[in-house]
Amino acid sequence: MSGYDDVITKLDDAARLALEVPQFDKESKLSLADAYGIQSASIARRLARGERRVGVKMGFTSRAKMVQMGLSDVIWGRLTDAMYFEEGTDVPRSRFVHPRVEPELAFLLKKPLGGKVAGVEALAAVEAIAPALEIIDSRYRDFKFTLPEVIADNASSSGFVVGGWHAPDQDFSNLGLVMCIDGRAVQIGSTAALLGDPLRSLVAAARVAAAAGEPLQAGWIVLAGGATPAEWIHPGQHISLRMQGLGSVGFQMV
Ligand code: OOG
Ligand code: MG
Repeated sequence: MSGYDDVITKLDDAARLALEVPQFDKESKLSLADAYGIQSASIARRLARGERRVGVKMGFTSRAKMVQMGLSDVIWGRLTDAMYFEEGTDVPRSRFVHPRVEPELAFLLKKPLGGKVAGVEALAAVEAIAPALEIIDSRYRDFKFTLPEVIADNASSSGFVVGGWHAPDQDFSNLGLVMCIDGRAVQIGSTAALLGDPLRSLVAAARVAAAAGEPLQAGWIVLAGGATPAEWIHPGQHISLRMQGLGSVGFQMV
């Protein structure tokens, strides 16, 4: 991504050091291809520092998220092992600029998946599904961005916690969910909020990842997107998600 070295360095430093940066493309002039190029180049730097690629996250796959952030195109980002928090480990506030949390469904793949696939084909590649909490942390001041900007910033990826894995042998197209902060329900919803069926989010992930030359791999995790608006989180809080039929996942922010 020649010509964008400065932006790549700023975004990579911001993610690494939990610093906020000003918006650099308020008029949305950057092409989406260049925005994904910046994302790819900044992830390449993380991989060069020893991080390992572990999957893909989808964004704006629910109306709730589109409305909250004022954008209406599905986006995607790259997950690395450094973003993964084992359930039960404390999540330090110092790792983030201004973290938010949202309820998601996670897929674990047992086969590679890429290109234009049908839902049944995508389902056949799924080893397991689990409730997940995604911690998003836009590096932009005030969590405000345009579409190219959020794409360049790896779709605000910064952390995720995954609950117990379950075989994908139950209908997961419309599972009720409740996200709680300190035991108080703050968001309720359903996996049906994700493109009408979260499997469609996996199908979309297979398509965009392959188009980027990085087809989904066995062992990778795909986060299907926030099913409800995201909530701000603060040290001292316990965040949990209960999903119908799939149990709970939670973490403590310290
Ligand atoms: C962008 C990331 C969107 C989702 O699940 O919709 C996303 C953001 O809201 O900062 O992760
Ligand atoms: Mg998300």
